[in-house]
Amino acid sequence: MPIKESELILNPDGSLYHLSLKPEHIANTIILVGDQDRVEKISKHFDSIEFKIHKREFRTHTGFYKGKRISVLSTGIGPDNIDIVLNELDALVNIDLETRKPKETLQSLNIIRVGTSGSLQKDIPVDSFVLSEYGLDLNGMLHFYQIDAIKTPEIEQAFIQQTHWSKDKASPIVVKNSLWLEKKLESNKTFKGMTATAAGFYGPQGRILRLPIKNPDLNHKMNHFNYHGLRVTNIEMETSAIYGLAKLLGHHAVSLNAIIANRATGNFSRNPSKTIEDLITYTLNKIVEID
Ligand code: R1P
Ligand code: URA
Repeated sequence: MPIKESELILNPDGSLYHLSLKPEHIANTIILVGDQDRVEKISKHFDSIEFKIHKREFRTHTGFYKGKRISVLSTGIGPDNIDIVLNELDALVNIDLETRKPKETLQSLNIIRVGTSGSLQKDIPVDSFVLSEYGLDLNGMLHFYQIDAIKTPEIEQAFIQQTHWSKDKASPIVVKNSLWLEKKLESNKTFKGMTATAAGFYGPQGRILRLPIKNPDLNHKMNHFNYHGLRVTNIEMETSAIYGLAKLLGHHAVSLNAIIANRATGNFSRNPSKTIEDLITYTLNKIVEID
């Protein structure tokens, strides 16, 4: 049965509803960033740019860097946007948009997030890089999918016990990255561990401005979580959703974050733009080495 028009929405030109992309517009290697202004900060390094499009917070540039075809796409903020981006990217490669049916031969994209994040550990300082071995989903988006095959119950149970996770919040889901991409992107510059993905920037990440929050000691508990040496290194708003949907859809994903805040010490980077620029050049030079 073809997928109905209301479920797979196409624009009048045949492009995907939110991303405004057609299959020929994207490369197999895709860099995801939150901030739409970061797209240009990456594509300015390209030898050539063949395609640009922009709708809402979703900006895409596709071009070549040292001969490798790469797309850079901004997701905006949060796991809800990742639901849109991952489903539409997958539709571009794995659904025939003419017949509206899934293709028989599926394609795996290489998806690399270049984001910003807050460290939860004193020894992971501002201006460092974290590569997420696992995404720790604290926001609940993935619970709408059938996720049994991608969960990591032992780590989830340990996290629930050690943090006294309350039942009134969506239960945490732990999803592994693509180990193959991790090996391509890691170096002695990357801290590694589990990245918590929150549903918001303030209360959901333990920030108190004027509103009291339910669990003011959650960051402290996450800071002390330890599962056979695996720590919660940092917190942001996209990684676990990318890992979960990429894994369910058959894509490879890894997330790199520039640490711009340290929540354990209260420090903020003096020059976040430089740290992000350093992570961009680091990532691009690692990507060109991928076959
Ligand atoms: C919050 O300021 C935003 O910054 C982080 C968070 O995940 C969230 O999207 O990532 P980006 O800098 O990639 O947007
Ligand atoms: N992005 C986040 O989501 N949290 C931080 O603390 C910093 C960047």
